[in-house]
Amino acid sequence: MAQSKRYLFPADYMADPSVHVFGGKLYIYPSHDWDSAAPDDDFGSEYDMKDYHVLSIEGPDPMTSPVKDHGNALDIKDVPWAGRQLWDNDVAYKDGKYYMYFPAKDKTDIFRIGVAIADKPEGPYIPLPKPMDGSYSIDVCVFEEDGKHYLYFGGIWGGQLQRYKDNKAVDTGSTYPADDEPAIPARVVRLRDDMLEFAEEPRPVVLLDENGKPITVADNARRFFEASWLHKYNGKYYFSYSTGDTHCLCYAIGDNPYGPFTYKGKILTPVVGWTTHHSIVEYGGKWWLFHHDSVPSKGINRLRSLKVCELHYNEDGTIRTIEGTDE
Ligand code: FUB
Repeated sequence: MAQSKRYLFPADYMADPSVHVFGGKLYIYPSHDWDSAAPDDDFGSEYDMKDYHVLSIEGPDPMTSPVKDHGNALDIKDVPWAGRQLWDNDVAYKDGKYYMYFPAKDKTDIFRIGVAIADKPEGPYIPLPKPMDGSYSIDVCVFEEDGKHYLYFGGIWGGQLQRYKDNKAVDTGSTYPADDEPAIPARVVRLRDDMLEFAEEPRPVVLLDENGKPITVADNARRFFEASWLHKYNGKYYFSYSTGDTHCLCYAIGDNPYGPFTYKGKILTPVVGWTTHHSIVEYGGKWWLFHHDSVPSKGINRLRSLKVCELHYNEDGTIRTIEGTDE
């Protein structure tokens, strides 16, 4: 059955929605696309974003309630260490403050993860003067449970995750494993109580197939590429992600925030546009998938538009696959 969807913010191009409920209201933290002249290449240079806006849903129904743009919440010119490319961010709340985690290339073109702090969910966010110690790569997601915050991150190819092994940059510049080896994993790390640094060494997010074997590099229909998200449903932990060059959003289920996670299936089949990215949130007694596509820009990869639709679970806890091209 076709799933009805809504374009959330036709007034501007935005992508990579991270969505949370703060104080009973649903806030969207997207990337802010624009028509940069940067080249379209395998490094993702065309995603040349310079600022973030925060949006909120002003009512009970993401499919119909008005969407408010709270304006510029963080600008790259105010981030002392950043060079270019503000990619997917996420926000967490603790003790009266909101913490935005965001990847950007530093002045030597290496992706690092920064923190910016606000008094309100919509910002403005004030960046710290340096990125988090030991941080690397892209696409952050924060999951909170029992007062502990877990940061998921990473993305291969332009996201530079292949440049790291055991959390250290490799001399050779990259560590793509052989086709029959386990694929490069996303990372998860608990944040320190002050939310400003890692509390531990990042760990691999291990994805297993139905036989309990790690998903391999060759299995690019199922292996992790970028765009981590973590949510909890009926006591289980759902790690979801993009498969990148095979253009699906997939998910795997585990028993705790660190995993391992066992692959279960597709959440979303390919959309119009190269990238696919999402978040999953419960709001108003229903579950929602927020994502993006490039239909309104007629397929221009760098100009993406935010979309939402309802997400449905089967009785066994699996997720019903949604067609990326459903309108
Ligand atoms: O928006 C830039 C990058 O494109 C994101 O970080 C990836 O997840 C992909 O959506």
